[in-house]
Amino acid sequence: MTNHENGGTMILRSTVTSPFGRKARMAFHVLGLENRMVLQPADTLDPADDLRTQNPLGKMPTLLLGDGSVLFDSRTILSYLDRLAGGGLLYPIGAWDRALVETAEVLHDGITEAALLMVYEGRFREPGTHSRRWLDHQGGKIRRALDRVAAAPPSLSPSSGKTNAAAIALVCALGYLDWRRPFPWRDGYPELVVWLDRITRRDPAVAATANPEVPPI
Ligand SMILES: N[C@@H](CCC(=O)N[C@@H](CS)C(=O)NCC(=O)O)C(=O)O
Repeated sequence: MTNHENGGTMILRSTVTSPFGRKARMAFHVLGLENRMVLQPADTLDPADDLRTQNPLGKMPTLLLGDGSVLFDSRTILSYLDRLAGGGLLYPIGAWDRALVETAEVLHDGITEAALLMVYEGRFREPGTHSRRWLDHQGGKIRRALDRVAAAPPSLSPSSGKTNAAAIALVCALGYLDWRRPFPWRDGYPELVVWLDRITRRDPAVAATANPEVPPI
């Protein structure tokens, strides 16, 4: 029986290319819990993959605990891992400070969500039927979010000494934009290019979880 306050060894259902899965993989690394996690790839398009039984939404990341209990989505997993590691590391303890980090995490996740919807538009619809209006609608979310983030990127040295959930979500969002390229961001947001370079040099969790399909930029 798994003691949920201890977590035991956990199975993470995710590919190494999933941006939301990377959030969870990065959190394990940032918290020094990487040896407690076994990665088990999932195929979200395969109806026979038991991911759909584990998580009826069929989404990655999904975290399996030793007693058969299941946690999803990425925010729930980060929050659980933070408490498992003692708390106050990925999210501040104070109510207001925590709410601010969570809001920034949602904003950064929103970039990834909009980018995924743009990529899925190309993947799931026949060529010639892609909706320009829908793509522009999603692109607008990415542009407005990047404008907001570029004006005040997440702190590179939070008081906990750990890369926080907002920064993790931004690393994953920018990494996904670099991979699938639904929205060119590097020329328009030099502050974020610098931010990504700095956090990559500062925290080995960034390189350790990088998508192996993205060539170095
Ligand atoms: N809000 C979820 C989003 C997860 C998500 O959309 N994951 C993508 C892969 S990066 C997925 O599983 N897509 C397959 C699908 O939607 O069927 C989270 O934060 O975990």
